[in-house]
Amino acid sequence: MTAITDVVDLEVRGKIALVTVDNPPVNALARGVRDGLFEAVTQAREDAAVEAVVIVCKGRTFIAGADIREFGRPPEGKLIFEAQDVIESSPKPVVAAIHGTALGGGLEVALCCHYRVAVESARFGLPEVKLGILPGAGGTQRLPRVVGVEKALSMMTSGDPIGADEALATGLIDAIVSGDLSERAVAYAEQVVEEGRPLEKVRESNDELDAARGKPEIFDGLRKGIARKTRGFLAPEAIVQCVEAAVNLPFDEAIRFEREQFVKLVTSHQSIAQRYCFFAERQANKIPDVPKDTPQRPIRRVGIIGAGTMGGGISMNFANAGIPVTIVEAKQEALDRGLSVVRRNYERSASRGRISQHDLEERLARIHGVLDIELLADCDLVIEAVFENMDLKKDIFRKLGDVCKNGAILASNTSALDINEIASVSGRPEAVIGLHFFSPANVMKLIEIVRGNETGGAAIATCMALAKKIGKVAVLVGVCRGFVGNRMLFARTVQSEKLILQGALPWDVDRVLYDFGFPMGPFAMYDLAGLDIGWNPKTSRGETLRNRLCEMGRRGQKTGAGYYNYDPETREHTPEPEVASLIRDYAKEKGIALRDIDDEEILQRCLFPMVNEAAKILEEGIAIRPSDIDVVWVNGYGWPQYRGGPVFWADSLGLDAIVARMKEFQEQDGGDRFWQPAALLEQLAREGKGFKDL
Ligand code: T1G
Repeated sequence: MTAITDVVDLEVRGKIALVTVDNPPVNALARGVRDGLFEAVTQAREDAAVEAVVIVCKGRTFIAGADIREFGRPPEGKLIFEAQDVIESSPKPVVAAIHGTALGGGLEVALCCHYRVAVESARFGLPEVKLGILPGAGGTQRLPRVVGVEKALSMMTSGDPIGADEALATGLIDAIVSGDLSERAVAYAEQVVEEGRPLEKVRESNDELDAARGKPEIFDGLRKGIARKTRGFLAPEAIVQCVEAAVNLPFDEAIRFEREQFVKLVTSHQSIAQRYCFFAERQANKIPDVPKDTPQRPIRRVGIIGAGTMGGGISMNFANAGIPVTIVEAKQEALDRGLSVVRRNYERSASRGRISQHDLEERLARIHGVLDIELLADCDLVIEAVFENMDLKKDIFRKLGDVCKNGAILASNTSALDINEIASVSGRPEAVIGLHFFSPANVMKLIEIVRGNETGGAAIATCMALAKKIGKVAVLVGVCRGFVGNRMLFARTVQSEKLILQGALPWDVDRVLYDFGFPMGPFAMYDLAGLDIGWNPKTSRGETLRNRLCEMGRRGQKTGAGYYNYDPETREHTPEPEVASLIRDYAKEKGIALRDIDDEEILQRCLFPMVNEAAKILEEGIAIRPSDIDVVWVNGYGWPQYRGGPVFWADSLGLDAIVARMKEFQEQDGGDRFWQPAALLEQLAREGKGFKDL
């Protein structure tokens, strides 16, 4: 065994050279790996005793891509292309031996090998689009040549990986092997040599491209299909253009086009923001006072109290991850209703081909409904998901404190109430924690994990790890009204509702936030949630705008009208002049002078209060670090990922400019304390710093 670099070894086993990459944690293509691959394969090519080469990785995975930390820095050592060229042009077969995740540059290196073998659990993908870039080492040119244009387009524009079975079926790999991967790959390479099999260079195979030539509908269809999901992102369209180039241009010309597009994207503000989000999500997993080795509780059975929309959605996450769930309801019909909604959700996923009928049955079989809370005694985690009433929640936690076994974690899905008060009646506050899921809970990625004053490290560590296991992004937050997300949303709501009384119209505000990149503006969101939440028809006397809308029967989408009118078929929403005059009349009654408000001011008045609230949240220690706030907003509130999050965005504008503008608004609004900048914001602005400097 020869060390070629500090992270690449070369060993000759019989007539096969084994090149081993060992660059923890994910064998990213850092300089040592690039140099090592180039040098090791070169040596193997020149070694007369060697007839074939195997590239394998140590640790948890095959190469998971370029080293993202190196982006934006001047390249050092060998470029990935040089390593790829020495592999692809080798006169001796090169076999990639894959386990874990062959992603990005890792898959692009494997696509330069002449053969690829993998273990059953391996996954394959080009996720660069999630970083605001594209596969810049030939992925847009080689992947379509192997799996076909349509499959390649969907893999690269979604960024989602495929499994080994599908990779074998599409020809991305040549064999699935079991047992010791290195041994099996060496045996495979020996077989290739013995059978004198050809050196399959992907760049030379054009059948799949020929099949797509002269069919622009493939690309138009895909563009249409991804338009809504990728609105505002630059990378997806660039990927489509690269694949069009693959179909219509010679390889060398098309790969030059790919590199030009890559360079444009990797230096773009969007990619910088998306790469920030990548590392911010990983940072959020780190809890300074809860070390990585904090013992975690095994979660083998979960109990859920309440089979409503949230309870049902939450239960699906655990059933999807193979964890049996017991749902408790007070009445049989409520239980039946809840379980039938869960079944319908699964049936919809199955009908869209997202899960198989077998998966559906398996997951439903893991969800068990009961009417007796005592039957949760053996659960490792119990999540209460009943409506927001403190007395009811305290009742439940008192019972859980008595019923549940020692060591069980008791969680509340409350979106605003005081976890400390709930914990105070449980008799075991160290085991009480908030698990704030977002609706629909089986879809939304974010969980705000709320630590109370006495929540123990074991409960926190267990829930952070469990969130990852059920495919969620978790952020640990402290106790305050609305935690991080809702607290900042409330600040935006106050201003958005003031804006329409000062002269903007609901559809102006929504258009500005929609164009900024939110999936929906606040007023369309209020209509979706229902304007009659907390409204009492018996006592309502037109006190507020919402009361007046509700009294008119305009209670939101469910009544086909709210701030907007809704097409009963398409759910398309259109502005309603009657609502505009209702707002004008209401403002007049309140003596509020109307004025012209431009889009920039609308955006600032909606988002600057969120930034200010973020500063207060950090002052109070409700969030551990600024980037956690961005992870909350990007994964739970539709903040466009290509803008990084409210804190990242504020830093890009400059906190001094934000503070100055807030003071202008304060003056404009007659000294309204609402616009008083947080002390932390003022301090950072004064010092010419940003949240990133904290
Ligand atoms: N570069 C640098 N660090 C990385 C990294 C990468 N590509 N991938 C992971 N890490 C770090 C991560 O920050 C964390 O660090 C630790 O590894 C474990 O990660 C030319 C240009 C592989 C599926 O986009 O999707 O190739 O927090 O917590 O849940 O076309 O990491 O411990 O200090 O996520 O087991 C394309 C990104 C790059 C894959 C493992 N590749 N990584 O998940 O662990 S662009 C990607 C992942 C590219 C080419 C282009 C996941 C994973 P720390 P983790 P995990």
